[in-house]
Amino acid sequence: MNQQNGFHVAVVGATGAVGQQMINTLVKQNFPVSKLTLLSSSRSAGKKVTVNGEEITIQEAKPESFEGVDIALFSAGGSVSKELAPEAAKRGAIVVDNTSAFRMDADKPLVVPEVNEDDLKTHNGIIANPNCSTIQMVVALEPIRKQYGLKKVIVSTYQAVSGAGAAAIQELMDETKAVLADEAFEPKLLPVKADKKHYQIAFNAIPQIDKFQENGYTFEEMKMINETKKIMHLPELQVSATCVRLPVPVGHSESVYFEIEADGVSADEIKALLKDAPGVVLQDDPENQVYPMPADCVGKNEVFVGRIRKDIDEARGFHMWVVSDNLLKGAAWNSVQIAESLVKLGLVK
Ligand code: L14
Repeated sequence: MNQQNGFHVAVVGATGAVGQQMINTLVKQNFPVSKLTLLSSSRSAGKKVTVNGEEITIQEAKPESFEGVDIALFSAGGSVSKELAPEAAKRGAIVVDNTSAFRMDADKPLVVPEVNEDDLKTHNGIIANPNCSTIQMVVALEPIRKQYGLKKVIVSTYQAVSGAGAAAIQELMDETKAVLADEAFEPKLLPVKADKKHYQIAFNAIPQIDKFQENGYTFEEMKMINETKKIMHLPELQVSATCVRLPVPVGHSESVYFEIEADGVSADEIKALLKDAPGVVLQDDPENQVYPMPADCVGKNEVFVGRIRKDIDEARGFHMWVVSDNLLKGAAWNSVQIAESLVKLGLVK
């Protein structure tokens, strides 16, 4: 912080699970920050946070809060973004928004730097950060698309509770303790706080993330489907998704089936490709039981890929297992990485 020649950065939603990781990531990446403004709802305003030894008081986010801000990282829910992101942009800030508010807007880039960094050049003040499950999947798929073409993707996710916020981690912990102690408890948050029913996540698996749409898919599943096509510039790509919540605190896992366009490609060739791919760590050695797991990826920026193998029947079909820290590459790190790209491309101020 306080770096000369740095940027005035605001974090909106500073007390949330993602907001805290945004602050940590700015520090960890040594992002050039001249001033850090921490914003939140009125509920959390007044709280103090120590960043790099400096105490910062969180302020209530208002339109005027963005005067003089260069880069604003938003992660305080879609309604806050809809209201305040345009206000921030109007005042000259570049917004990186980690909600689903603007992701499918045609005039707003939806960016994963390893995949479509150049889309940042068309920004009009607001850049959308994709859904966590989408990000880690496209990082693994992009090198494959580039080399062999991509026709079809079918993904099933195994998602951590932290995607639903810090309170959901607490719900998992409280339920787990209650089950072990044979005590009564009442699920209040998962699968979706605003939905009618709530279910136990401890020792369970819930096939619902976000609300259902009329077509039988959840919003989370449709986000993966639509965002993947937009980020990869593949409107014709066939994508389907099933999103499932697991009793894991941090780290999303995905079983990804994909079909390429090229003939005669081996699993070893796919492995070789991913070994050198940006943002990817290959962990694929079945003989020695090496494969990615969420507990190992916590706190790391990369996307971990393993279990790469050919489909038994489909000559152009493959399976892989993709794991990443949903709060980092899935959210905070991808947002800060976008900010780094903006600086690199000379797009800030
Ligand atoms: O679209 O509950 O950015 O795990 C990502 C986390 C939606 C909810 C998004 C969760 C959110 C999701």
